[in-house]
Amino acid sequence: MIDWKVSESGFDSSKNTSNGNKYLLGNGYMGVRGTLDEFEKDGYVAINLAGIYDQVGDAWREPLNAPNALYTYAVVDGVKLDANAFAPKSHTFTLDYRKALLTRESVWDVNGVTVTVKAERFASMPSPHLLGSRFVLTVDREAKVKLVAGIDSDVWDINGPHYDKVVGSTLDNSIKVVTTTHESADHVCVAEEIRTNFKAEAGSFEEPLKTLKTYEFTAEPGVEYVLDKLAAVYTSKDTDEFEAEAQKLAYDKAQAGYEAARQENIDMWESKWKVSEIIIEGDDKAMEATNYSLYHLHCIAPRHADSMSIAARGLSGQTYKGAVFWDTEMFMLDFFLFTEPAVAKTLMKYRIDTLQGAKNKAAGYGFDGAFYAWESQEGGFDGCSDYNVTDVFTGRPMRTFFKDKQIHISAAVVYGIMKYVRYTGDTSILNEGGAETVIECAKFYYSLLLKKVNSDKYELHDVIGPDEYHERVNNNGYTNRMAKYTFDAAAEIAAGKCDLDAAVVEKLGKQYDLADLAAKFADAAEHLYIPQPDPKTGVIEQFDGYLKLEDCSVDEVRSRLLHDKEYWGGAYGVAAHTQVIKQADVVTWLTLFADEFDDDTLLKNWSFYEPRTEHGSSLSACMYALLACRCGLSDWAYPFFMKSASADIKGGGKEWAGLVYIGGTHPAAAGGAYMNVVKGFGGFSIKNGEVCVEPALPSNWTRLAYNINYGGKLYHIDIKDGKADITVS
Ligand code: IFM
Repeated sequence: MIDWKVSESGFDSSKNTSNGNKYLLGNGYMGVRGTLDEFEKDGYVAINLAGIYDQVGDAWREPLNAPNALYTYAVVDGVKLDANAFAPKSHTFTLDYRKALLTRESVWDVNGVTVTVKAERFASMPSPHLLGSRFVLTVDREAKVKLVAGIDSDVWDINGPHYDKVVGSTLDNSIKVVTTTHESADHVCVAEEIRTNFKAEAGSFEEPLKTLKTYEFTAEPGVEYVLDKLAAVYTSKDTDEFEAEAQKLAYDKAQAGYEAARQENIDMWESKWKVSEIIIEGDDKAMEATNYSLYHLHCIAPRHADSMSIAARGLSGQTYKGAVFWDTEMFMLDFFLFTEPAVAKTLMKYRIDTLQGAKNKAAGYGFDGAFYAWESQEGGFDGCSDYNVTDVFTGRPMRTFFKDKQIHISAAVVYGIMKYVRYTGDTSILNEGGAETVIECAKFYYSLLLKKVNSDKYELHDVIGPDEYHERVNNNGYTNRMAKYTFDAAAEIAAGKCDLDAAVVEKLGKQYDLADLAAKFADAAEHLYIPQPDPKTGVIEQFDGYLKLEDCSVDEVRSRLLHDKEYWGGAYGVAAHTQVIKQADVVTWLTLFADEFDDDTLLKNWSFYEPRTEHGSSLSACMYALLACRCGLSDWAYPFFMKSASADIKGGGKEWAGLVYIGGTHPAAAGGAYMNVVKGFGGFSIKNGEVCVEPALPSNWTRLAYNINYGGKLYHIDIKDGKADITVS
């Protein structure tokens, strides 16, 4: 059994970036990087806000980091206790991911006085605008202490600064900061209330961009001096009353007391774990890595909204521009669908509500329908730049075509919507814009179809598949199959085969010639070219001409690098002219549509592509694990599953694409690990409307238990000795 904690001893400032991710707190509204109370922006502190962005000049548009409400430090006998500048003699950092509480205990020797700082913090799940922290100081000899607590608006940004104006104020035990953003003059307000258990001489002061209160006193040995903060963050996008709301929430929660807010948070987390926890016996490492991955998914679930998605790096900072990728639909959706379908609906509503952005993008390229943003920000705006990678040799931006050519993104949206509808049976999402979204995505692919004069097949040319190292290829199998999926779904809707409200059918009928569309989409689905397994080898060619590329190993390609951060793809990348691929591509396709192939074909493709896959993306390993499970090879799947499940607990993932920093948490890998456990090893699926469990546990697992939310009931699935016991509540 596991203790639901990750922790480490000893302070090492070189871990500040990775620990920010590993010890992250979050509640969907905001993510709080796992840093220390006294850290400033050079310690990579961030309170990363969901769904609010800003752009400065030509730099990349990115999400805002709020002023740091948790900034607190102590000065003892004139010495500032900052672990980065003055090493503590002992230090422990612990995340209790069951309770979602982060604690630190640091001990300094200040000229013979032993000073202990114990602090904890949380980001409230029940009250998503709320943060809480408790800072406790003790000394072993009398000492002069100054506690400094307040809001640090000098935030860490990758492409900032984003605040043109910062106005701070203090009143008694209250502090408030209101900022104004550069691009669209949005406001972020952070208000906090401080409560102490001691009497002190209180003061306040401003440093550039810091609004602070001070508490000076003589500390007695053995006494615990406690400073609590309840802080609220609101933006002008949340409400026009953002200042009043922030002040009220902080005040009300402070009056009720730190303990009460702390407990409410623990209770809500516990209620989530009651449904989502995974029990694995015989393999504590797997149980820990899996639940820790789920912790991260819970931290970023947008429960506060009814139309919002999740960024590729969650709420761990501004990397990947805080943008939403196909990661959500193809990797994270299952976790929410199977444990908390309301969140799954929220995720898909975001896509429906950003349809106009996708239509604008398609029109911008001269296409019909909806071409979703590769890196989606507010309103479906594509944050993806034309130059997403920097050439390490010249320092010049490299033209990449992710935005223009990863057309499989629109199919991912359709896949997510239809999966939600088919799993939940809730067609309201189709009535609320989903049907139109599916039709528009199909129109997009329809406008891209090509047919050679002597062929009766449609083709899709000049695309990038999941394997981003090979750009601008023809007939990527994954893309074509997903486009066919889109045509099938849209044909069904246009032909009136989905259970839509009469008013919606009438509206769609006015908007489109539905009979014409149904016929066109059915024809496209039937005649779209889908690469087939080679009759001799069983291998499916990833795209036209792939098998003619140089066949060499991943290590061989790696040995050709002239610089460790060199980009492998693009026109001149070391992998581009070889069969080495970045991530699961054909294998992703076969995983999603495994029933269309025999096991021999699945296995042959797994065995062909795996040695050619760099797994340069954290999205890759879980697809190999799922397909191996599908072929009955749980022990082959296991290392790939562990790779996905350990992406954040172990760290060490890729942090650079060319010269661009891409570090952060890996929610797609977390979602992938969940799929591996529940669908792969746990064998869960829905067959003919019934929960079906066909388990195949790795050989070291003696028990696997998980819960599935299906049809409004909770299914408790307990697998032991190859048998699944299913109870329903
Ligand atoms: O969506 C992925 C993509 O498939 C590979 N590069 C990183 C993106 C964000 O995770």
